[in-house]
Amino acid sequence: MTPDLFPEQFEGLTRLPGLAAGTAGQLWEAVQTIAAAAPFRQMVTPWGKPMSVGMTNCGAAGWVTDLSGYRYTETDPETGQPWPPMPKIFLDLAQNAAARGGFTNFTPDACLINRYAPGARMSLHQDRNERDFTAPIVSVSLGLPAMFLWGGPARTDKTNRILLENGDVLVWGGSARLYFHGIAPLKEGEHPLTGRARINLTFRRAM
Ligand code: MD3
Ligand code: FE
Repeated sequence: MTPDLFPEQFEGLTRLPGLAAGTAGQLWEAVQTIAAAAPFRQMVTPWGKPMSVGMTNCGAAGWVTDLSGYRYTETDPETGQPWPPMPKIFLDLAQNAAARGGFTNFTPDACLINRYAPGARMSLHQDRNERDFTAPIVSVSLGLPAMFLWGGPARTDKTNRILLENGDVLVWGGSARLYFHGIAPLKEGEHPLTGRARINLTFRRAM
């Protein structure tokens, strides 16, 4: 099946294919440094189900889920320590991408780092734990490709799909900020940078 054509800009969504391709190696190095201090872990949903995606964070705030719900915390519940600081190359990329999407004053305080092994997926959801929905979310893909699904403001809206590849960047703002979205189960594969894994960085203004 051919993925639907995907406009470069669509209702608050800006697609920047390969924007991070040149710095992917440095970004991956930084991910590994972060994960050495705040390891990837499979968090549990409020309904008690472990997520298939491994997660960690950097920045002043980090997204977590457990039996008491979804929220942002200033410390890693696993270590009791503050989340690792956001590397300058992360912040520079997020601000450059946001500016290209028309958001010139984006100051993310949280970066959620998702790690997908083959078979891992993220079911359709909205991101609504942030305080200010007028700030965009910037997403950066590294490593193995993944089929990204995105619909509209209602769960039942028709979904579009697009393949996200190493170095691809998306900026979600305006009406698209609250669209339902998810990731189809990752296909088996081996990537020269990340091995059997896909990494996604999402930059957020959380607090
Ligand atoms: C559209 N992550 O962490 S990134 C998430 O590839 C998440 O790991 C996926 O959805 C991933 O919450 C998708 C693209 C993305 C991220 C945030 C969004 C799309 C979005 C927020 C609002 C609308
Ligand atoms: Fe999301």
